[in-house]
Amino acid sequence: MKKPIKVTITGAAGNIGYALAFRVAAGDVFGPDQPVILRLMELPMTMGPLGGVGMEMEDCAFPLVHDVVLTDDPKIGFRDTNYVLLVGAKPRTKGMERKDLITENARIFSTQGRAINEHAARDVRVMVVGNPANTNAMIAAANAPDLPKERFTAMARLDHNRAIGMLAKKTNRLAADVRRMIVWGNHSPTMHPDLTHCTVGGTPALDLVSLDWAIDHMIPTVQRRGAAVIEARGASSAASAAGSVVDHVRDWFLGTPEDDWVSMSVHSDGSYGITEGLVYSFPVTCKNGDYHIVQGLEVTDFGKTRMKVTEKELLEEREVVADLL
Ligand code: NAX
Repeated sequence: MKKPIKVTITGAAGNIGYALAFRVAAGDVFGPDQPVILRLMELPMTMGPLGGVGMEMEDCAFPLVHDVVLTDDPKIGFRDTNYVLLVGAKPRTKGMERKDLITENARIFSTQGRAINEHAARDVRVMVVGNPANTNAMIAAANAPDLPKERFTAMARLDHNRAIGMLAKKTNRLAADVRRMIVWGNHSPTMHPDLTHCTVGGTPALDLVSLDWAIDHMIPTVQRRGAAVIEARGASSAASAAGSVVDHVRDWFLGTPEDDWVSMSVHSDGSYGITEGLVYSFPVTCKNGDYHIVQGLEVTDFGKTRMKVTEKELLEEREVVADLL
């Protein structure tokens, strides 16, 4: 039997954490033959509900789960861990400015970055979900100087999957038929979903749908999908968000298919003219636990303009947290 992988999930009693922990335990992320040790982390005042998650985890009797640790202590939660899924964050409350949200969360992610640097396994890989996810990942990486910055990524996969779902529905095909979708930039309404290289069942997407549909309907719908789900459900995306975390980490761990790529927010190395050091969503391929930004793709003038808009927003966020970098 393989050696268990240690996986830490913060915010494990929250909406997304609750949906996610059970999928990791079931083998959906690391595969059906890979045992896991779960470290579920919460804030001190949420340890009660986390106890309930722990009971349910036990009640599932997952064959792959070798241990479940419930803790509010980063020293215990991050000790020797191989994968960290940073889901827990402070939610935006009524009257709170975006700038205040960034500042409040920046403190959490700088503290967690330092704790990961100190306690995690040296091969640790980190995925940030808590918003503002891209900037939080940049802060965590900056506060973990002993670990390569490339190991800190943020979730763009929900936006990527939303774009695939919408295109599949419009073309009356399966989501599995859609390849080479791209979402560029920040996880915010400035993100840029791009169909230029996308195919559906082998046919270029833009031969099947009009550019007007993409620009006037698909792009704004993907950009505002999170708000639409809240409006309809009275709660933010949870199952789809957890599913996208599963997809992101599974592909990072097990690799992407030969003929496809995925959107991941990763440390910018200057590819496509994007400022080095920002955490920006690019198309990537993954193999053997590493990812590579897909190079040399043609970008239209419209795409270049939109990629700059979302980059500018990330540069502004970086200004707000400059003292923590
Ligand atoms: P919830 O408020 O339901 O759960 C968050 C949980 O995190 C709470 O139980 C809270 O006690 C815990 N928590 C807060 N700070 C913590 C800390 N320092 N250490 C450990 N636990 C901590 O939010 P939920 O709906 O689960 O969303 C979680 C985060 O994901 C939010 O920031 C949300 O904005 C973000 N999202 C990001 C997405 C993305 O694509 N990047 C999409 C989905 C989601 O909106």
